[in-house]
Amino acid sequence: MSEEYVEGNFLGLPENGGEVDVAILQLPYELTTSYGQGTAGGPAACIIASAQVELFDASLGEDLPAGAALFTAPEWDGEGNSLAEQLDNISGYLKPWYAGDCLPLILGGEHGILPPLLNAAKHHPLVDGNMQRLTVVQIDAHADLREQLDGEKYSHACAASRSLDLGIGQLVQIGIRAYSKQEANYIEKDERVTTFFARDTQSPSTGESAWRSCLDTLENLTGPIHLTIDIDGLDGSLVPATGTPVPGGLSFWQATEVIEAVFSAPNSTVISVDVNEIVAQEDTPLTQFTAAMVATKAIAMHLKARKEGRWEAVAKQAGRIRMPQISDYFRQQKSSESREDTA
Ligand SMILES: [Mn+2]
Repeated sequence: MSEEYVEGNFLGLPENGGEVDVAILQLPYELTTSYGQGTAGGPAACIIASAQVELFDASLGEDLPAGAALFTAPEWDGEGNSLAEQLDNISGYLKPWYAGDCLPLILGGEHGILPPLLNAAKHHPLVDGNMQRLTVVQIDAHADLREQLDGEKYSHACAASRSLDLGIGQLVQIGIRAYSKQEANYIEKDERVTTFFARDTQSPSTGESAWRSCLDTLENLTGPIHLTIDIDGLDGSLVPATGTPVPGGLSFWQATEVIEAVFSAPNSTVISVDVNEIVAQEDTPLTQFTAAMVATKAIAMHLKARKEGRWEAVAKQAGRIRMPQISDYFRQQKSSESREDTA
């Protein structure tokens, strides 16, 4: 732990008040979690648990922050009178951090944050409005490819299908082991989707080669990447408090290897990461601590990419005071849907 521990900051690290290399953004958003409760308190619990994470990362070879400026931003305020307004406010909260001068590391909140997050990522200079360029790498127990859940298109269970609707070029799913027949058909049919099922990668007899092929796919990605980590992709024993813990998931070291693979892929750039479905566990802080470890690993690998000249700021430093930027994408979507309904 750092000598100068600052409460409320990720890893307890002090800030320099100026430029930002990594922004830790908190989205305590909970609307559609179907089973568990408590994702709204997840980000804050993760920040408290991060105080216990070792600052030394062996593959970076240094203690964090390794000369970089980490900034823990104030939580998203949760405002919005309707779901569409809330989703737009999430986009607006995130968008200023997608100027291309830092890594946004987002702590959620339920997986429904993904579509508004990608709507903000659209403005990153490497995406430049062309979502086709963007690959989403998803660690998750669930395929999240439902068309709707209980009538809601923006449910967490539809996060991946809404992302494909936004026009992303590719979706790579890892750890998937809970999905419907319709989702299985979707995976088979849509050429943009590559799924590594947990049944294959975790198989005691043939898992090793399936895992190797997963890492090869990640290392061969090109262009900008957003990494979305639903912590329920990890085995349920590591994250028992998350909304829907599922047995048979990734080990901590597999999650680590995925993070290492995407950040070291020679022809791609990770532009942002989210760690979502974090819930504060009360008997032991295991769930939020696991999330903090995973988030820390992503930060360390980003800093390693900078150190090795594989990441360059594509925009001038904008500093730490960045105001939310109004967006009305989701309100427009909702109003065109209601027009369709009445047509
Ligand atoms: Mn999930």
